[in-house]
Amino acid sequence: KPKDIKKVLKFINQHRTKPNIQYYGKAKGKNVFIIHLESFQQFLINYRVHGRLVTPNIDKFYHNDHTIAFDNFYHQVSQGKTSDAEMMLENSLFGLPQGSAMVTYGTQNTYQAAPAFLDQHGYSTAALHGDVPSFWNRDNTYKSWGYQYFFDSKYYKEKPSYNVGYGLKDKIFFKDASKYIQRLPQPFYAKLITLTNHYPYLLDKQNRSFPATKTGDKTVDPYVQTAHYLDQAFGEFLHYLHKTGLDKNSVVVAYGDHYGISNNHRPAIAQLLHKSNINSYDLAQFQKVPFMINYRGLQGKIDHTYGGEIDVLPTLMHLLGYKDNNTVQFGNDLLSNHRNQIVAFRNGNFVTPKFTVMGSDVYLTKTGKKIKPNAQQEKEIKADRHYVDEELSLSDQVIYGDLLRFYKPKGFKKVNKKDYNYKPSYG
Ligand code: GP9
Ligand code: MN
Repeated sequence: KPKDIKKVLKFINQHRTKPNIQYYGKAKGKNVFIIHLESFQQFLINYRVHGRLVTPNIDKFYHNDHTIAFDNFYHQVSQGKTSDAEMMLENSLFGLPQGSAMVTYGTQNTYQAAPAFLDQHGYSTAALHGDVPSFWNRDNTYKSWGYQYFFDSKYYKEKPSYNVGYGLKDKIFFKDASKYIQRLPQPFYAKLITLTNHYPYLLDKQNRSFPATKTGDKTVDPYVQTAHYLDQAFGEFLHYLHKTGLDKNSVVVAYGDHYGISNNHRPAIAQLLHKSNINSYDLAQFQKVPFMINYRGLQGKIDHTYGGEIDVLPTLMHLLGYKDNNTVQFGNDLLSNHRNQIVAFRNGNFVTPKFTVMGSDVYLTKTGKKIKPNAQQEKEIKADRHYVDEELSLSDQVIYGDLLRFYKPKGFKKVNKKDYNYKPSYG
């Protein structure tokens, strides 16, 4: 068993990417905000309903002079949804093919996660979320990941009208969260997980300031309404960062965790995308989510590299100036110049700049044209598939076998879960 980690390290060492000197360490010492935009898909960017932008604040942030936004960035979650996204973002490990790794392996396993690492480099760390702490087993998993603080639903003002769907409404959440953020010693790493833009997209009347779409699919139509509300909440939070000057010394990372509209709604998706029908290529494209990095001094652009949630942590670590030569992370730095750009979906399908492979269907990624691969293409696809299968299976082995307990990277102190207590009386 202990030797299984060797196989993993061999694979990872083969695929480690060198940082891009243009970005390496350029955000050193800054605070980090991870803003989790619930169920937020890339198609919403610049999307209009009856001529009106659904998410004007996020659009503006996407195009901001100091934002690098990735337009070929995919969610890679499976059944673990939000929890899979969290696992990838903070560990660069995939969620599992079934269930949620945070639920099944969050409590017992050893992790070398972002919060623990940053804590050991002088950061204070906090997760903030307006749902009960047990959801997705966060209260236990966050200890394994080394979060110093977890400000769950108990920490915010309670009134029945403040909640909708899974918990606290995003505007109230961001506003209330600010009082905890204010008290975090700097530099800090703070993750804020939003909620309101979650299926079935419920919203109270006074917050409904955007018309639902009219596809006739009841589970799809209110999506833009809660997305609009999330956008307003996000806008208010950016305003707060500006007012307090926190925007001057903070990196703001914002991302959509996964689709809001599942593949079961093809006719509605077709209408939303103004297409007559939807094939598996369109569905692959539909799994894009925004990924944006913003800080003062960053020269903004739309970056077309192909990547996904697994790549976030290596990207962030390089920006913060931490050399990655001994971590167990399956992603690679999105800002690096020599990436393989193979994006694995959790079911083994994948997208590269050349090919989109969905089951037995192969498309050219640039045009969406369906092809019957020639011998040369077949060879490339086979190699891509091999990489995808290997990274998914090795990542699973790390989690199933709790392999990080056998690995002691230099400069990283093992997390002791007993050091953490998230009860409000300790807060
Ligand atoms: C619950 C929230 C929803 O706290 O994060 O998770 P999801 O259903 O999107 O996985
Ligand atoms: Mn989610």
